[in-house]
Amino acid sequence: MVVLAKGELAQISLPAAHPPVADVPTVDLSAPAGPEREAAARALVAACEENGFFRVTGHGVPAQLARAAEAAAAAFFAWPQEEKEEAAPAVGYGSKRIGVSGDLGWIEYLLLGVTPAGGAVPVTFASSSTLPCAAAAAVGSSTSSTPAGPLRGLLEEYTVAVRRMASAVLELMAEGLGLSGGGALARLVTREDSDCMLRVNHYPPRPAAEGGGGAPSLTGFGEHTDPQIISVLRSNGTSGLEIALRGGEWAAVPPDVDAFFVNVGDTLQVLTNGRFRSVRHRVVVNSERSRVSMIFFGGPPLGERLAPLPELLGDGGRSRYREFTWAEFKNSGYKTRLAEDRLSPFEN
Ligand code: GA4
Repeated sequence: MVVLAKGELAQISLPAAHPPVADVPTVDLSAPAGPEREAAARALVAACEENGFFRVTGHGVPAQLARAAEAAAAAFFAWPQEEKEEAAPAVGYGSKRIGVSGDLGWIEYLLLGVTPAGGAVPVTFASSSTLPCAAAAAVGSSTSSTPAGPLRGLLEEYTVAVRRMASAVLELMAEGLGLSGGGALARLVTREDSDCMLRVNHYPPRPAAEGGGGAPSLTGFGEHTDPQIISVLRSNGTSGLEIALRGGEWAAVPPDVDAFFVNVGDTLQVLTNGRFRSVRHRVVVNSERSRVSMIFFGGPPLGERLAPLPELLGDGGRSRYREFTWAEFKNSGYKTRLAEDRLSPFEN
């Protein structure tokens, strides 16, 4: 449940708008080596240059696993509020507050730091508390280093499969960009110390309008770009995701339960010296149905030095960004408001 005070509700209310439907390019990850794979790599690069957003098919993530992870998360969100709060330290549960700078949304979520081996560490600002028995059984013990239990176990299994796909996307991207380093780009998100996260967002149906009449739209997740390299999203069949096109106009992304959507993140914009666009996006809540999305954020190891790849600078090309570590960028970015441009302090 998301409980907002009246003033908070006013803060996240949006004027009714019906943005056009986005024409989202599709990249088939299963294209066989040869001309078809080359075409897929070209389509991927073009999509990253155009809006920084594309759909992935032929992704190899078992539909059953995605559905089971989503169903387990939905079952958790259906728990009584008090029990969810008690389980917060084990699963990184939060509601309405996004980050630490005062951003609010019509949302509740789980946020986990995830390691390549499949481990998951909850990201939570709440102090730890003892799990009630029911919660402990369902989410896995907060004290165990290899947490078991249906929800965390499924989310971990799901993350392993999605990370594999993210890595395959980055390999295809490297081919499309003609990078010589083999799987260097992909390795940034598959190393033992890669700093990746899994977020499960639940946007409850929009509340009915007081005194009848049309219910307002609400901000579910305010506009922002993702700080990492790439984000890989899956959602249920409820709409709400919108992306900002090159010119700044918003476009609605029709949900597709069989596919995944990939966002270019700020770090990939830096690595490509601005050739790829970190896509600004948001979630608007205007449905009578719940939206559940699961997003894998592929980030590099904390100590990784980031700067435009020399091969992408071109002859005499000027680097648009100064070198920084992921830890430095994360520390600075996590103090910002959601909608802020987090890259400008790193521009040359
Ligand atoms: C946006 C992408 C991911 O959801 C996230 C978010 C993070 C958070 O929820 O704590 C941030 C946001 C995100 C960017 C700016 C800061 C940090 C909230 C916020 C206001 C987990 C991430 O990595 O960056």
